[in-house]
Amino acid sequence: MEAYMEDTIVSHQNFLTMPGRWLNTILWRLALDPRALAIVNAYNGMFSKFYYMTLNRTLPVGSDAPAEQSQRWHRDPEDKKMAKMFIYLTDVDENAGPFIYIPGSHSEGKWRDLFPQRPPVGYYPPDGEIEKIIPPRAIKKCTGRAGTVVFADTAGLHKGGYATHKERVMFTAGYCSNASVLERQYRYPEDIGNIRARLTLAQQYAIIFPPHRFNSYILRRFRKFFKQNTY
Ligand SMILES: O=C(O)CCC(=O)C(=O)O
Ligand SMILES: [Fe+2]
Repeated sequence: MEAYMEDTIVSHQNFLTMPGRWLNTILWRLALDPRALAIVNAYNGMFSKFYYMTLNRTLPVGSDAPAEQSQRWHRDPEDKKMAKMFIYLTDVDENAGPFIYIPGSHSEGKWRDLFPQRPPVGYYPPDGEIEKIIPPRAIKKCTGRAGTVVFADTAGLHKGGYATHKERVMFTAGYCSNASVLERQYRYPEDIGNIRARLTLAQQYAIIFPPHRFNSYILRRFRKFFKQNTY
């Protein structure tokens, strides 16, 4: 696993993006595992697009550091209904920044209108606002041993990776509908043709993105329009 890690530390986190040459590795196969795709497709109610993967090492920062980026409550921007698969590669207890979710905050739940998402723009509610409304018992902390797999609709309110005393290593794969304007965020390997021939239909659908010429234009316009409301 160390071989996949780079030492560029972005603030407290060590983000690793996947260059194309790693697309056909074990990590890619995890994201396209037929069992994972079956869960995600059943949830989304359609064949889903696999648009994103990342391997993060989150370094412990102690208890006094301010929460930053995805360590703060937020809704992801990609789609109204979407799924992420998180795989813990280290044991994750309360001190290692578990993934934290508010059940019922997805688009069909009772908390759907709380700081609502406006795809393709997400929402970062002001710090402290969620705690005023949601009681601690309604918040799910996903602790688990290395190998634990968590599926979540991250259009719902979530945060994570606030590791206070213990490092966390986590693989993430993201899946959304064909309607999302966010583009595929990994590159194909050169032998994509051969690889594709061996894939199931659901896997092929997941990695093939039609060209969306207007996506970046639409995305820019929406981000500009909603800017004043997102923080
Ligand atoms: O690091 C975490 O546990 C949360 C990550 C997150 O917000 C995301 O992948 O959408
Ligand atoms: Fe997120």
